[in-house]
Amino acid sequence: MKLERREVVKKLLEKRGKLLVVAGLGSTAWDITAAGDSDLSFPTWGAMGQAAMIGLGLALAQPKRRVLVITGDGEMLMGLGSLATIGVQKPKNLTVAVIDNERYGETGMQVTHTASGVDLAAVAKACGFKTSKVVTKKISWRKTVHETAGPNFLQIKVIAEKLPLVLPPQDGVLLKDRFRRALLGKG
Ligand SMILES: Cc1ncc(C[n+]2csc(CCOP(=O)(O)OP(=O)(O)O)c2C)c(N)n1
Repeated sequence: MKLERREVVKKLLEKRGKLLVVAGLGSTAWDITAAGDSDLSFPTWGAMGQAAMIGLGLALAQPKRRVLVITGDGEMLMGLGSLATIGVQKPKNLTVAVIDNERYGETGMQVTHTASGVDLAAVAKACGFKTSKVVTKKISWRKTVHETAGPNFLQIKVIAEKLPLVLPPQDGVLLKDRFRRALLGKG
């Protein structure tokens, strides 16, 4: 079974509290914005392949906060080595959720390698993630994101669908400053 991405992301962000959220470029940035923009969200504009590494940096710098990276399978495939670094660093407070539509949605729905069976969850497990699974039905999203000791990896199979764009602010400095202010209380 494949899930609906906007519904999944809404669930992942439900009652988010002080959760720190990083999104990959394109569709996952639109997804987190559709669920409700927040100063504690850091959607990337570009930087393809970097979302999990930004999440790792945050998780290490803020060990008392939970960190959630929501990104696409294409974005994750581009930064595959980051899974090895996370596996070595083992931040307990980090979850990486890949919204896997098996497509490069933003650039015309070209198929990615996950459509040919590349198992990102198995890669994460082999790299040393504490928990890792392919998700094809609803799970206790909240528990994984807020409670389960990580690093956690979710490869969430979703329907390949083109949805209306819901854009976050487009100014990178503004996004960085508002996140920093909300987290540290200074600009
Ligand atoms: C280095 C780099 N290469 C390519 C692109 C073009 N690009 C932007 S979004 C995207 C597809 C992202 O696909 P995925 O992460 O699977 O997200 P989806 O939209 O399918 O959810 C690509 C190829 C880019 N922005 N940067």
